[in-house]
Amino acid sequence: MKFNKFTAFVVAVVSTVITGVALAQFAKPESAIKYRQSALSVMGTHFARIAAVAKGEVPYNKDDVMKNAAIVNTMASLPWQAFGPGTEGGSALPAIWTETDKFKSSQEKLISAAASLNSAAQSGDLDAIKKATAATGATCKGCHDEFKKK
Ligand code: ASC
Repeated sequence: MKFNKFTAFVVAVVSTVITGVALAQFAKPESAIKYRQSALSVMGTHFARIAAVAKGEVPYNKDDVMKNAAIVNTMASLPWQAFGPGTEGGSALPAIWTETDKFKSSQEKLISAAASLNSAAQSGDLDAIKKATAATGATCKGCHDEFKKK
């Protein structure tokens, strides 16, 4: 096979598209539910470690908060691909699939708050970390109040 620049380009585009599809799709609804619950659980675990510092329950260590905030920031964008059509179930309320704009806006609030928390963590300013932690926690709670079973 002749392997020229065009072939390389086609291979790159096809690989990118396949990766995108693989990220957006799950073999069965239970796989999507497991994925989103896992992503949210990892995010919650690392957010809780920062929240413990913000509450003064755990001594402040800049490096630890930075590591946890980086994980929260990465995880914040992941669960949402697993709420596709036909994946109702778990702790998800039906409103997720009927109030899609509102759900999307909730996701964006978290993603934005997690990015600010990540910046605050890097700044090393504990007061800024406390504020950003409260703001991030409020987006978690806001979304749970609207879209998560009690
Ligand atoms: C956590 C966690 C959540 C949020 C939420 C904030 O640590 O697991 O879901 O904080 O309780 O209000």
